[in-house]
Amino acid sequence: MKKSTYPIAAIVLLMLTMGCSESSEGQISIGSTAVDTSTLISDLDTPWEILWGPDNFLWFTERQGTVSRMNPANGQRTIILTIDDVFEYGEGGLLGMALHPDFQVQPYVYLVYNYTSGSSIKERLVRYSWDGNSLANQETLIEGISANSYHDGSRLVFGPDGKLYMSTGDAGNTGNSQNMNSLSGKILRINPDGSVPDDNPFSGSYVWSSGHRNAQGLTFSPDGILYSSEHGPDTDDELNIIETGRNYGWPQVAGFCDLPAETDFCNENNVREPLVVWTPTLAVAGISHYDHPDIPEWQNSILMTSLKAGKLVSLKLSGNGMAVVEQADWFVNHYGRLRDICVSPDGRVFLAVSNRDGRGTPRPGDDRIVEIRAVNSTGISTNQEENNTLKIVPNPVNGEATVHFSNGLKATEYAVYDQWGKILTRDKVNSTLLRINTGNFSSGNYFLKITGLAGTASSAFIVP
Ligand SMILES: [Ca+2]
Repeated sequence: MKKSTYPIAAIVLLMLTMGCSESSEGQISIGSTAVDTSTLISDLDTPWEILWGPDNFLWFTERQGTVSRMNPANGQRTIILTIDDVFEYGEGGLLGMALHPDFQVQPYVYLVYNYTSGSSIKERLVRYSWDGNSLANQETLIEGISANSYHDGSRLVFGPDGKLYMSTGDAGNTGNSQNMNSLSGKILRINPDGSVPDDNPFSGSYVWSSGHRNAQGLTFSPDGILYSSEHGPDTDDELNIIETGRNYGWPQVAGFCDLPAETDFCNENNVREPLVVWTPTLAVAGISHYDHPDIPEWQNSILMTSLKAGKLVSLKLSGNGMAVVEQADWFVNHYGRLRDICVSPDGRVFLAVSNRDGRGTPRPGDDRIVEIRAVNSTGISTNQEENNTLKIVPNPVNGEATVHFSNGLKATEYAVYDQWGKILTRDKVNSTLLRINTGNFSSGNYFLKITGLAGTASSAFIVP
């Protein structure tokens, strides 16, 4: 009896060990930097947009119509929205997402998706309000954009100017891209309330740039340069810098202005040529700017996912960001199709694997979100605000609560906001002890922000 106990114990221990390390896929090298790769979450269906939220959670869309919020420490996710009228067909469905840049004060989540109107496929931009538990109150900002079962874009990103940028595809009708009355085949620039910015290049129009085929990657560098990846036809996938009012040539031009007919069109139409062109095509998708010292090989680079080529491409930028000086491939055919990427302030990289999108070969556990982290990570966030901690005790707040915050903040003022961003209380902070009284607040979600000489700190709280 006793003899047989050891093997069983050993097997149990082995199973436990396997269970614990199930998500870890081991170490690889990025140049001379060792990184750990691990799966944070499995069994997703075509995660389309992944982003790092100001709450230090990962937010992601799945193409069939769900939005989820995931704790990156343990992979635990909560579905916070299901949109019923999403039309997932071919390449279409629920696509891009962006969070309002001042999310803690204006907790809006922007989403773009395809829907049917009669027998047509359309695209709409909506926003929802985050109440701390779920997304509610859909507001339509733009709708009726021509769409199709393919070539729908659509990536969303906020710029440092506080405007929302949105890519749209040509919807399978190449005439849309040069038609300034069509919102398809464009990069659009939109006020956070859905109106047209006064300083857009074409008066009264959302159009920021034209002549696009199907851009599915958008990201800003810290210097405020907008980069975009764009699917070419059977040739000429592109990486572009998006400039105000410029024409990107489609369908008259693919890739560089290097054919006689293209050259004429380019000269006559102020066409901006790409930074990089890929033939054969990779099927280029989500992009992010990386600039953390944890992976020096990727510093000041655009990291670009690709679907068909199944790899991550790093594109090292010149000092002024206006050119790509070096490119390298990573994870080639390692995970399969890669749809999107995001970077956390402490230098981790997250990839959305997309083998269940109808064009891939799913592997057990697909689709997944993968984390890449330097083995010798400094753990240092490049976002200084995160070093300023604030805690409200108790929370939920029933009457009165104490607010704990770090001395390093050098706090001067605090403000309490309701969930719509309206200031309810604002006062000076005179010591490191602050109390808030919610006696006359109605039930709901609130937000406290402390402003100091060394930065700001903020926290949501609930009044039951
Ligand atoms: Ca060309």
